[in-house]
Amino acid sequence: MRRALITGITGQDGSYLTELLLDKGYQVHGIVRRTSTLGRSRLDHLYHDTTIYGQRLFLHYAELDDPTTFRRVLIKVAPDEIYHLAGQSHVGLSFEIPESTCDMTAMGTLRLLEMIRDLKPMPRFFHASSSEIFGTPTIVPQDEQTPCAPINPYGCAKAFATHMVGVYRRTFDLFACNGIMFNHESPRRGENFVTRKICRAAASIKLGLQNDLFLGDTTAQRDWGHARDYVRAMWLMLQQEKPEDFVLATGQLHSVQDVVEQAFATVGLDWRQYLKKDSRFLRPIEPQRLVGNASKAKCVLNWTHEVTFAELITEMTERELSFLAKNPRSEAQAA
Ligand code: G4F
Repeated sequence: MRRALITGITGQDGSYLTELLLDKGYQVHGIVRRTSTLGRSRLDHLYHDTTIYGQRLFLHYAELDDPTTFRRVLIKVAPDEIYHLAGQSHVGLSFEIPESTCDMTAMGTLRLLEMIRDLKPMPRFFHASSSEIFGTPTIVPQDEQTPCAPINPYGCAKAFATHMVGVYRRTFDLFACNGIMFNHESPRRGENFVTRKICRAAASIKLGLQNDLFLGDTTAQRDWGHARDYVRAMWLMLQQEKPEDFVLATGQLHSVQDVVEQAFATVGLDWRQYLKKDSRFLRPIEPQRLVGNASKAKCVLNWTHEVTFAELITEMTERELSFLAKNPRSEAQAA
């Protein structure tokens, strides 16, 4: 049975990847921070399944800023594949906490690479890189050759980690890959990301639980896909003969305004009555025209996104609607 280790297993991507790997017959090990609350998390359904948890799914407490405990887990688990998804992933927040963002995302990745270098045999390594490394790109759409030009602390940290993965691949012969992922969403997305915030608000307003939706820049555009499609590509990347970097994207740009219109259309409401601008959600600087060219992933991995933008936003809004209808007083949690 192949063994996989996932950092960030309790997140959106970690939970989908866990399901995928369990389906493929892997034994899955996840790293969780001591502060993580497992109750009501995205892994709840697996955690409470006694045929899975403790049999084929295992969770370990460790922190990337505490290399000794982390190394101990690595030695004990001896994974064949490592999927490194952990890190502070909110761009807006990275302006407020740049040092801890860089420590977790940039230095955390380097520490992990250093630990892997000492393992024999060295496991295959996937790093969740981001379109934020491109910032203000001179090339549209962006591909694996597009130069890094990050414009926020998060993008800088990801650019550092992405380059380090390349350095370790070339220098130490590590099977290490960067998945340069454009925005990917789902009903399991954190509530402080714009798609989930909008879909939840549309459902909540429909049910009379909320009056308005406050947003920052609604003209901002992104290349949005479904997270389930993206974790499939992560696995494919580690099954290739040679390690390479791949852009994972849909190739289609949509604005925040498009998300609003799709979500409110799903619940049959006129968004004009509810949308309010709020400068608290504006960022000091916005990346420009981040849209990916995933031709290499299509050609080499035979990967392409399957879920369209409209299907994604409709699914997210419908899930919020059915969840909130059953749990009207619920706190933020995965729908
Ligand atoms: O949903 P967002 O916060 O995602 P963002 O900044 O694009 O970052 C996400 O995708 C990256 C690429 O994959 C990842 F690397 C990163 O970790 C994260 O997953 O914001 C999307 C856009 C931005 O332009 C933002 O300014 O929506 C705009 N926006 C407008 N009003 C808002 C809001 N964003 C948030 N979160 N909240 C608002 O009220």
